[in-house]
Amino acid sequence: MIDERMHEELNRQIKYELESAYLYMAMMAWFRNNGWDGMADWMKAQVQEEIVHAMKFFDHLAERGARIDLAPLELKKTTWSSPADAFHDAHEHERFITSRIHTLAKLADEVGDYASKPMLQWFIEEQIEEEASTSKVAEDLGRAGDNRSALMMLDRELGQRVFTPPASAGE
Ligand code: OFO
Repeated sequence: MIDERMHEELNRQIKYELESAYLYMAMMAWFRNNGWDGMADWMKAQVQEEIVHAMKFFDHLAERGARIDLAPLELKKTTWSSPADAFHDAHEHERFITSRIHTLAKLADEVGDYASKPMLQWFIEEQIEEEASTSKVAEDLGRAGDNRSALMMLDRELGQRVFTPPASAGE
């Protein structure tokens, strides 16, 4: 039997992961509309990754026979002043998601939810990567500034990203 607070927070995390996907889809649209196709492709891979994250929480609840409740999604922003601005927001968003995962991990300890811990440990490690990748791109774009050819080179480079489904906890 899953603890009531844990159950609520795990359900809420499905919404947060889907909001990540929705935010990155908004960035993908903004990049596409502004001619940055490589960055749009980078975001497309990120959207797919976030859907996998949401599904991990969904499947975890389903496997434990717990009720799944979805909530309406929020999207706070759909436009950015520059590519660097968008990636800066992506990094800030990942920091928020990391804090959410840490809250879940603390709660799992508090209520003795050992069944959630391997999955949450997987997310703790995944978030290190999520923060590092968004921060690296934001820094590179910041360094390129208004230099159009440097930005175009970065756009080409970022467009090389290919979505690979993340491994499951313990794999
Ligand atoms: Fe789900 O890691 Fe990004 O938000």
